[in-house]
Amino acid sequence: MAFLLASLVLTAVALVRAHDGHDHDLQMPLGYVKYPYQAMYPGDDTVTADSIFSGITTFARLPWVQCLGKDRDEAFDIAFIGAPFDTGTSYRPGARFGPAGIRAGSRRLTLYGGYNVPLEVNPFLAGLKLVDCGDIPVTPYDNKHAIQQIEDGHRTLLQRPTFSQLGNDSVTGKPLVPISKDGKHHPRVITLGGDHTIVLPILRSIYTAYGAISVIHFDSHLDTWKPKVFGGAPSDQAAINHGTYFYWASQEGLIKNGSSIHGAIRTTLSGPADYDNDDASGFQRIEAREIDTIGTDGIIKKIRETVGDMPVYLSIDIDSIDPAFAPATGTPETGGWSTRELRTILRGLDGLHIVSADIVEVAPAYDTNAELTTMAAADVLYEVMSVMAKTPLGKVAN
Ligand SMILES: [Mn+2]
Repeated sequence: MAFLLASLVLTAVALVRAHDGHDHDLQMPLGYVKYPYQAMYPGDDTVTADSIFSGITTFARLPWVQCLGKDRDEAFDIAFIGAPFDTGTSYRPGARFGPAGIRAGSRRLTLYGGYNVPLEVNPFLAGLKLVDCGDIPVTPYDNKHAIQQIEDGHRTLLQRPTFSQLGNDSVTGKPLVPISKDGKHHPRVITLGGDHTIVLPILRSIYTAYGAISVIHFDSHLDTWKPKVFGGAPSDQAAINHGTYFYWASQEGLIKNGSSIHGAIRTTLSGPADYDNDDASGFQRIEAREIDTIGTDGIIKKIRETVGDMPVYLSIDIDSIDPAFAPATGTPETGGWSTRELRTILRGLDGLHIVSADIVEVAPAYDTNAELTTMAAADVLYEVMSVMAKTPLGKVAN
């Protein structure tokens, strides 16, 4: 009995100690660990006691800001936002899970600190405020309503004031002025799709700030098809889908005619007239197979000659990459570029005025257990954000 009592007392003492002693500290975030309130990157003199595979997943472990909710007054320079919409897709559905999948594939981006060796920049430590705004609320029951929700959500972010000022030109030292049509300095929005239909409402949003825009579009498909060719258009709403949104964008005057370009094209066609229709929508074309003749340098040159220093919107269909490297997509096409080749081409866009961007058609249900596709999507966006971090959206006033 005396022994039992003694052990009960000992247990009670141990419990008290666990509640205010060292055991407690082992379970709780330590005072000097900034995460999850602030993203951390090795090399910035902070203690990385937190692991990259723990916690709630945001893109590249960026801070989650409820930009469309309670944090609507918080300024940023680059926002990641999901658009989980896939009811405009023609073959494999599932891109509504793209934003969640891409975030999971992005967890490792900052393991070593995020410094981009070939571009000589760390986009996470470049002085810009980067945030993950979560997802735009998108209904899966009504495409017309969903497309309006995406436009409203994107425009709300695009029209926010930026966190950072434009500053001065790195060469001349003269102050920079915005390149937008409305004269304002806008933040950049990187959208995680979603099927490719989301680009129509995004371009409607972009138009409010920049007017008709040049587009760089990486995809195995044209996406300028007339509704009667792609889907047959049994209704007005069915006529707007992931194969026709650029046709509608062109019809609405959202795309700057003649200064837009596709890369990685390799789809079959309804016939040669599809290319005539594509010309009429204002696009140049780079075929996927041109990588064997002109290489990545030749492709980069063609793109730069087409868009020049104009404001440009960048849209990346994950199916521009070969299904060997990125199988989890809505309409896969063999004969594509490797992840390495697309990343090289994206780095070649350094210096262009990319005002916003997206990656679309990532459908994680078709991925491998090794997360091939979502990793590729995240790494592709890492190149995009590196290019953005190096090039302010400004020009020297005349
Ligand atoms: Mn495509």
